[in-house]
Amino acid sequence: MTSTAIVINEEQAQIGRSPASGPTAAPWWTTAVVYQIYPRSFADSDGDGVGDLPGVIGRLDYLKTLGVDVIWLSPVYRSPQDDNGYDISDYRDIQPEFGTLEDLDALIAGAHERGMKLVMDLVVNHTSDEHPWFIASRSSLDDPKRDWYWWRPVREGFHPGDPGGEPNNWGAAFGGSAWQYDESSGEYYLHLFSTKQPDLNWENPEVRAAVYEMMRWWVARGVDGFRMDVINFISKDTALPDGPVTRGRWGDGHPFYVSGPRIHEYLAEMHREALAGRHLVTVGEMPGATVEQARLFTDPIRTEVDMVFTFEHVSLDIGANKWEVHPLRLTDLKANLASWQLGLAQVGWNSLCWNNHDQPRAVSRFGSDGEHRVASAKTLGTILHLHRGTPYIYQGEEFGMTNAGFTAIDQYRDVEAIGLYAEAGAHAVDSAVILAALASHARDNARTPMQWTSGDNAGFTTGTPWLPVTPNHDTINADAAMADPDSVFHHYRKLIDLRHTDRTVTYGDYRPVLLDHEQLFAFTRNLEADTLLVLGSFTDQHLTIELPEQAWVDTAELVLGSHSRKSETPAAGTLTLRPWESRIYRKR
Ligand code: TEU
Repeated sequence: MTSTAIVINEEQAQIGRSPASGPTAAPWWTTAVVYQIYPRSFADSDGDGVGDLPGVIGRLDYLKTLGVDVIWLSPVYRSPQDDNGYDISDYRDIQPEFGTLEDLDALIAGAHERGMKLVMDLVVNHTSDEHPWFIASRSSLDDPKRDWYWWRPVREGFHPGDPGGEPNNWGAAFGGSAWQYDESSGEYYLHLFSTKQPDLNWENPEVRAAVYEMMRWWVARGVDGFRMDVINFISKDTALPDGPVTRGRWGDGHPFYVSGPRIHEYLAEMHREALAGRHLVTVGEMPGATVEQARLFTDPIRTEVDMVFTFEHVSLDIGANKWEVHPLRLTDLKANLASWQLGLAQVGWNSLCWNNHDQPRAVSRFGSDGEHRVASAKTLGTILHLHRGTPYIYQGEEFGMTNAGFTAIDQYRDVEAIGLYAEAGAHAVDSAVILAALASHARDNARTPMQWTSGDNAGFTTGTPWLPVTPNHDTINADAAMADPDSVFHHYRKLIDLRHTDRTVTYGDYRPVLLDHEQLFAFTRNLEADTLLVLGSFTDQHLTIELPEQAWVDTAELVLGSHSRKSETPAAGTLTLRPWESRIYRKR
């Protein structure tokens, strides 16, 4: 570690400046690569068909070989599993099918022994309806916890429980109204997600205090940070106004709860009460957040969160409804990522991710998952990991796992897929249309079991997997990728290594190149006198390009390429990339 600080921006320099010694080093997570584990689908140690914590512990050496620094664990808390753990009924215990608190302690210790950190998912926009807080809240109108959730009476002029009687017109993320009528108390409660995920009322200081206390409990247990689920939804406009109706029955409540009136106050308070002064990392999952908002959320001087997950680049190929899918234009993708790179260049910090447990597989969505699967998976990795920010790898991405290939609704398990299918049916959308949209975009695409081997159930379980294993595990699996020096896996290892060792990769300025090109993703990174040029072909054809940088590319050092053998010598002044080829050049 050098003492010459990497100064991310002016204000950070001011924060980091100690009177005698000048600027201190940038935060540790600026050189980190994060690996997301979806525990249900990662590794099953006891044959019940569901992944578990001992299964994760058994794969820590695999993660160490890959070289990642941080593990983000999707929720393992006690939960009825209506939304696979994003519906929590006890924040301080582990769901028995995943293991015990002792297993979690062992996982933290095992990660730490290997020099890795562990980040927990923090789901506090809502709880499960089976959480004791909600059970108390719904028990009577004057229970002390009544106000911990959003309860409202029936809309004037309606009978409780009748259609139209909902307190406002908001639709829920998984279909239907965002309000559920509770017969015993005669009121409705708000749930932005499933009916089993009632929203907590953050206006109530007791709710906030209870959340912060719980966070401190986990920090004391040794966790190294939090990924905060839909954290920009926690502050709502307390008038809860009707939202605009663009189509169908339900209105859009987003304007009244995305980055709501008190969001910055709550995040700063959370930081003060639960995070400050500790060596942690935080990432806020923020659907609907703009670059301008993200700059505020991640400006270090405001002490809110370290980075946010944006949804903009994963919304470019879908319409107002998730079944309205259309092809992605590379120019749109490049323009969007560039706007985040440039928008957070002076203040704040980006997270970098192609996919997670809610999104289709990157190689199937942004790449080409047939003949050019390996090349396109490597190139996607290269493009993402050469951006400025903290890269996230979703389990299986590191050897190019693909979408599930489901063709019938009964193959899906996800509450969202099932809800969307019903909702589309209610809109008289042809079932072939919705099945095609689910095949390309459903969340279960990312949730099929991790493909460890070519053997039975891909080595994931000795029992019956909770979601079918993808048949292509006979060729696409971790074992095969580790054995092949030209694999996606070994390419990812090199990318992770660059993040750790190359200061230009980590801190260099980002400049887009040929933004209007429909098939080429290109940009430079620059730090002091050092310049990198990153080129990625996004086509199944050979691609000949003329670069403004061509003059120096001819004599440049090839830092890393997707293809091991040299291609044919191109005509003077041009450069030819093979299908989905990528190269990183360093100017000499
Ligand atoms: O997802 C937040 C979110 O906005 C989702 O609705 C996401 O946009 C959708 O899944 C994309 O199709 C988080 C979690 O990551 C997700 O798994 C949970 O279901 C959701 O919050 C509720 O906790």
